Amino acid sequence: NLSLLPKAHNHGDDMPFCPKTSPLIGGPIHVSFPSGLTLAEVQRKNPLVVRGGRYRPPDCEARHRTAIIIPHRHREHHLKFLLYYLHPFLQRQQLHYGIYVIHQAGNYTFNRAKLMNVGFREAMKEEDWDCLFFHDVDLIPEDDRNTYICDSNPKHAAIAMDKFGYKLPYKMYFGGVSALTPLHYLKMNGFPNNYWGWGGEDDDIGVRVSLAGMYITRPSLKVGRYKMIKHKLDKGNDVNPKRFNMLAKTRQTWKLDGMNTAEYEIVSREYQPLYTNITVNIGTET
Ligand code: UD2
Ligand code: MN
Repeated sequence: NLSLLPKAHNHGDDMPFCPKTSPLIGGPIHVSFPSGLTLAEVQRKNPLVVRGGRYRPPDCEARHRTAIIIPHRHREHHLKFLLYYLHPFLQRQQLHYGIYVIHQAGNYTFNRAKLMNVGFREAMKEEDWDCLFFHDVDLIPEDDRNTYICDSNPKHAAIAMDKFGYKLPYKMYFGGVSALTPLHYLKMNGFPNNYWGWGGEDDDIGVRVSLAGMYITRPSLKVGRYKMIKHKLDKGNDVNPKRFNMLAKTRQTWKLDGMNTAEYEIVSREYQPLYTNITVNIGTET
């Protein structure tokens, strides 16, 4: 029953569209990590965000509907900082948006790309999103002009990260934060389901873009800046030794493995004040 789904507050029919460029957008954002920050405080600072982490601009009709998909396990500390920066950032861009945290159940090896497939399907069941941002939990955007809307081709947004000296590490790099329309996503059969552990899946996704006849767009180095919250490799996310062999076969596998074969069981769906949490059992490597 869709009538029970959370919706950002309803608008009348007479709302004007928001301006093409939001007047609320500034430039660089100073990012720091205040100690003692709580989710309650983030909530207090974002009174217009409604249950499930949804928002619509209060006095104009948004031109874009963006879902943020965050793969997650045991990174609550990072999630808190991301929400602290992301909510005001998206509101300044006058977007209609929703934040989805896709939480991998259990302790089996992490699978970032498969969680994205879950996020895509589950988010699209709820609202007619026109753009999806696939977003690492530990990356904080550092410039307001990095607009969270889609391009005519898949967009790689995290082009300049502090950990890579604010440069693109290599031309085909597609990790961190990327933005696709539902059409882009389905055209490339989503993301691979069988990259368990750290690494390779982002390159596979980048290759899928071109195999599906699309290309990668990017914001400028000045705008696509991100700070990554420092961390070590997580327990349960060991480096995937098979990644190079798998990557060499993407051309043969992309149509056989992806959105069309993503199998999983939803454990729970919780509409938290600042995000929708979807806990999912994605199984194990076969
Ligand atoms: C890089 C890429 C990332 C991905 C990864 C390889 C950057 C900034 N990002 O990240 O997009 O391609 O390499 O897999 O270069 N996560 C959890 N819990 C875990 C493990 C991972 O929540 O136990 C999530 C979380 O959203 C995290 C993301 O997966 O940001 C990527 O994992 P990472 O941050 O450990 O890997 P990193 O920084 O090398
Ligand atoms: Mn990271």
